[in-house]
Amino acid sequence: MKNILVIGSTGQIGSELTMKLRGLYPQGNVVAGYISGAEPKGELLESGPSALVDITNPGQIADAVDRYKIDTIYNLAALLSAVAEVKPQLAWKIGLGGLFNTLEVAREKGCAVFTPSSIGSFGNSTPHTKTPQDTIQRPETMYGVTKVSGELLSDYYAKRFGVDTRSVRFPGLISYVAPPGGGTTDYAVDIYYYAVNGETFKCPLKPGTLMDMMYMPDALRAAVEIMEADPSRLKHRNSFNITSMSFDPEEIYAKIREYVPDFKMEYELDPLRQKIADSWPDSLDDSCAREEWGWKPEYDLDAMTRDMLKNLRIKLNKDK
Ligand code: AKB
Repeated sequence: MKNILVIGSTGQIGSELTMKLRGLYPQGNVVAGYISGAEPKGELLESGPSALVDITNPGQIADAVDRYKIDTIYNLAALLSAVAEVKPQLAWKIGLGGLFNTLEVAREKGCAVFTPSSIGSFGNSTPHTKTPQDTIQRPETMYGVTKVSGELLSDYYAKRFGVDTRSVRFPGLISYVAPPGGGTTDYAVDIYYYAVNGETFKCPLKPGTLMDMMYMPDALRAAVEIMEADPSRLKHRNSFNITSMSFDPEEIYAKIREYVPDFKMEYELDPLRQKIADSWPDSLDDSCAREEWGWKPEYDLDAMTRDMLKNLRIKLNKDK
């Protein structure tokens, strides 16, 4: 990777991934692609070039690729699961239409492409425990439909046209930097804000709802490592199961209470999010990622909780 375009650079993953890439590669070579109304600000704006790149506009993608001699595209444009269920047409337009535009530009101009998939690519008929790498994928959400279709389309472009497409299936991502944005797993981000602010958290999912999760530093590292992996070792491409931990609301609540003993949580269920969460795996088997490109998470629930609380206290001025 020499010249990188991040599409969706101001979003939940993009804002942190762009800065990570600028720390690893010459920062002037990492272009922050943004849409109008979500322009980069502060460090993201000042630390490197940015370009207006609406993924639904193939001409804008091609112009940025030509102008900055891009060889690698990180495509992070998507609506998250709960929002995608409310706006399914827009979710398809961005998730699949946008991916098609990106792959076509990549085919014409010889770029590698990373497009994250998700645990949302699985559904009720998928084995829920230790979900295998290659298994049934029949999701019933628009988010899931775009993710499975995106995996297939990316593999098609790799086999048919030789485009170097690679991807991981992200679990729920937890970070103190970007605020949560319409996902099903976002309760596991929100809960830390309530703990640090000393407020009672109303959990939208019921006890026993297990889902895979990952701390953002591990997710960013995975996105870089899969693109740097030796292609001769890759038997899979789109997409690899990866995970760091699996927990339900009771387990994360108990873990936070080890460090914030007064913290209180109640249940106020959100039927849409509960239905989506129930259709997703309880735990993934990520052995293929471990074998084929050396994936290994660094953060478990305890290490993540300590780091989240420490950094959120600083961010929210509660560190006295
Ligand atoms: C969501 O909850 O929509 C995302 C995901 C697991 O893909 N965080």
